[in-house]
Amino acid sequence: MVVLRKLPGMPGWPAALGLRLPQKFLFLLFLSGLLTLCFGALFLLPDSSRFKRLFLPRRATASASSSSSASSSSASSSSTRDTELPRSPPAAAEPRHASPAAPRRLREKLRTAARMAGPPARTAPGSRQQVQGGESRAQPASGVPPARETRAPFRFDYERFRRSLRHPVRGGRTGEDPETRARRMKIKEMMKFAWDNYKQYALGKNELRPLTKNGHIGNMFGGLRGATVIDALDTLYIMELEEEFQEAKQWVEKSFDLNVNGEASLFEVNIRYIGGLLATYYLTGEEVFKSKALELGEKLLPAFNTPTGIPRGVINLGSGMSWSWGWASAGSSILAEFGTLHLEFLHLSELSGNPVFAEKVMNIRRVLSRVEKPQGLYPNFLSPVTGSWVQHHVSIGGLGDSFYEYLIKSWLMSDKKDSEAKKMYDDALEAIEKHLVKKSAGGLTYIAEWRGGILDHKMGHLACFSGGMIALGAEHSTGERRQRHMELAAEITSTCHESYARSDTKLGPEAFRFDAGSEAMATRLSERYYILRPEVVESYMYLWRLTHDPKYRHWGWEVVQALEKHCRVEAGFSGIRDVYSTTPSHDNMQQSFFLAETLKYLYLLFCEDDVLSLEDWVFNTEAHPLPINHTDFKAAGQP
Ligand code: DMJ
Repeated sequence: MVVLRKLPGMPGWPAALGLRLPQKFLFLLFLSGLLTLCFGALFLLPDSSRFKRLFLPRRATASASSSSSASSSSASSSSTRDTELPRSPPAAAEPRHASPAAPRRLREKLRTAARMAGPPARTAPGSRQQVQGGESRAQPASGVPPARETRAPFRFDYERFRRSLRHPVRGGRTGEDPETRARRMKIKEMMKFAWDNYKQYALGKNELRPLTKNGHIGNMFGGLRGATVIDALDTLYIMELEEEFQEAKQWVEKSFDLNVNGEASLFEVNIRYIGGLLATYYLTGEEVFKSKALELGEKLLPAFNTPTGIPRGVINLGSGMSWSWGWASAGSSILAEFGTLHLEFLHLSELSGNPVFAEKVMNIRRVLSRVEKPQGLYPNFLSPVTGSWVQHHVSIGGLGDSFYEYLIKSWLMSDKKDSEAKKMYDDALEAIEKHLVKKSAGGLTYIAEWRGGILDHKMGHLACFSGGMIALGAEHSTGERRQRHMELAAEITSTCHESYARSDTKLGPEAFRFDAGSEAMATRLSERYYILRPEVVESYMYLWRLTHDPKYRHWGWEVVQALEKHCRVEAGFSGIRDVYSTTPSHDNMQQSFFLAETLKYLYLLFCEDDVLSLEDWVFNTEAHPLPINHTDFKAAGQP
């Protein structure tokens, strides 16, 4: 510091400067200002600064530094691009969400959970380890492991979980009539047929092409294979197709490779792969399913490295780079995609003892609960950069659907403790009832879409899941609301049934309209197809379980017959291009969700209520059962 240097021939400092009193005063003022600046600067240094650790409490520093290392490692990762997926510019170089994501109370809970959990799974004491794609974990640089790493590794208590279930997972097998049993056996046979053909012609590919008898890979899963295996596992198990379940399990053990380097839909990988693996672990206790789910879950984390923590839709599973879908307005993220992670991510935290997964989805919840909603509605496109809506299209069908589903199911899965989710669901449903629920001239109740205040009188097949969802919510409501919602659920399910009943094949179109004299029918050629989707039978299953009105079984059986007649081909089941033609042309695709959902829901429709009881399980949006928290999840992060 130049002002302190000793001048030649002068006595020592401070008198040495030979200043007069006012000058001395000014000098001291300057000096104290300088010192204040230097001290303050310590707090502006990067998170990893040693100085900062001297002044901040220990816990806060650890959290800040883990955040910063995640950011830098993600930014330096490289990408190998698959040219088929449309995208917006890569996000890896963006600044990471600056402050710890979750609100203070949640952060405290998560820290407590982390302390209870001990070291994260698979982190060897004293070693350096980076989670794929940039999230960093405890990395003792000194070689002296911190106290928490010396504890025993976290282990999920599977036996305790099984004891907490109120019903045997495959039911107690009592009180069924022969016709119901025969119908259930028929559906089991359909599952076996779908699986056997997939196994014979497409094992290891994502889907079966039943006409050409080969496999399809596609570009939705980032190089992951075996979507049909993973989606089918829990259905095979529940249907007691033991040999087939072992075949599927063996493929997972020997051939399911997670070291892939392609671009995947975060949403699809989560609902199909993570959901399927988690469900199968909970059903069977086989470690392989848990460890694959956790490994894959970690690969998804870099998608959350955005300024708001709202993940982008596409992620390269190798490099961790992420993008928004090219077709999504202005680089936005899709409500039904980032809003459909909550159930699975809480379970990833529960099974690993690592709160990071719960933190990510609780942050999404926080952003969504704070953002202003036009008329109380949630538009489908949100910017992951600013956290505000990009355009005002609202739909309970595609782009919005499972966000609403996960609100009510989050509350149920938390054993009704997550009251924030319940309130968000109730408020959203109230706005939907007020602005979107309509009755057609012919008396059919439907849920329209909303485009900046203008209604589009159309329902997608996807929107037909809402009958089941609203019934499930109603079941846990009281008084007038319970009755109103149960009626609404029944009316919507009935409208969706009409969309099937009014077609020549008795299968429903991709979308149907209520305008220009049309009621519950597709009016455009491009909306006439049926790709083995589950949403209508999903609602039948819930309505059956919650009302026991025999018409739902009757309607479900109509679907079984129609599938057999129009979709069953020599080597599997295929979608059809036109539900209004009795000589339908097949699309040559056996979707994996046909095995995960359509056949599972049909089977459950003809089971006793204690098979995958709604008292023990919630189904993720791909029909993979996840357990309700009767045992107080440690890392669930509920406020
Ligand atoms: C499934 O993958 C899931 O149900 C998803 O939520 C919506 N679409 C398909 C089936 O139609």
